[in-house]
Amino acid sequence: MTFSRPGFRHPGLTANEAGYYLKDYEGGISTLCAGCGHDSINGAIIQACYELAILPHKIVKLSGIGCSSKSPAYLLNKAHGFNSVHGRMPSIATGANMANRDLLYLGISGDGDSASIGMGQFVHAVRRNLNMVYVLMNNGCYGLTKGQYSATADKGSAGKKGDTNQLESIDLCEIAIQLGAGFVARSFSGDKRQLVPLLKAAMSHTGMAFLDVISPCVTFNNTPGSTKSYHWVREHSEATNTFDYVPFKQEITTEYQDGASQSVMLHDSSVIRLHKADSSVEVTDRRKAMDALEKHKEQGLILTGLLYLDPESKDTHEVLGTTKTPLNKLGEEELCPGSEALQKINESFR
Ligand SMILES: Cc1ncc(C[n+]2csc(CCOP(=O)(O)OP(=O)(O)O)c2C)c(N)n1
Ligand code: SF4
Repeated sequence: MTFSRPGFRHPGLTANEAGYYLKDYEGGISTLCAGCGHDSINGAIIQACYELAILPHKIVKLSGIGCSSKSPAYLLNKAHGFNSVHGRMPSIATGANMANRDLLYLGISGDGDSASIGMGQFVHAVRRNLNMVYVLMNNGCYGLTKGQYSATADKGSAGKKGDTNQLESIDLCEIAIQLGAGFVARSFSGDKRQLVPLLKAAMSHTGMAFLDVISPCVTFNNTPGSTKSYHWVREHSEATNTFDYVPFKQEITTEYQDGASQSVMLHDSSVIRLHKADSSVEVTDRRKAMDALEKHKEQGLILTGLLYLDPESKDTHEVLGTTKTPLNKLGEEELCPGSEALQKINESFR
């Protein structure tokens, strides 16, 4: 059964610069469990797209399989969408991105979807620095298939059923930093104040913007012994920085606090303003970002916030020197330059 939202909109609500209301970024009514972290992340994505005044039809939402991968049904009804098979979202995103670079690609995946069956897909999308926002809804388990530990479950963490997890966990932020993603962040579904500006900055970044969002599964993995539970994350997280995202169109003012602030300009001239809580976290230094993640892990802490940013990063299109025009806008002449041109190319290889 499909539930749809009522068309009523409060007359006091305001449209964004593109003339759209928050409602225009919403999707169908969620069928996820009440309290599932994924719903909060979806709310934050809707809010970020509305605040950035992105034209809804310029967005492509993509996913794999899992409770998290059902999310595209619950947001951005006016966007393009493709719900792929388990773990295959990155290759669908790659193909679509290569065909049309004029759209914003928003991939939504789970830790099961990306860190197990889709691991090979994930690492290659990252190392190509594909221009997309990759949101990982990380609950440390396979929610849809009833809570088995996923590869991001921490060693010693305990879910609702069975023994504690005995295996080492995979940290997808560390892998993303190591393999060349230009924007890597970690957040928590219960922290909208941190998550919305991070999403807005990720959407303005050119290249792979990877966001690992800890998102408790209230049904199978929200126990006192689980390191992905609401209680644990609230008690054990530490933010790298507080974060402002200032779009290019707004006046950019800076507040320096005794060397504890940092402003970084993105490709589109918007600015990320960081007010550092911990001066050891130097977000534009890959090695320091990895060290900070490991250091916090050793102390049993989850480091959140912007972890790594390369404002100069080159996305796949730039590296390959692809045409600036989306393939569907190229005429026959450009797509099929004729036998003479082919002859020339062949000659050049003789
Ligand atoms: C090829 C294939 N193998 C296995 C499955 C079964 N399956 C469905 S969802 C899922 C894991 C989902 O976990 P995750 O991506 O973490 O999403 P969550 O439900 O926790 O949000 C699995 C193993 C499947 N659908 N397809
Ligand atoms: S089973 Fe877990 S992940 Fe799936 S909808 Fe319910 S709470 Fe969310």
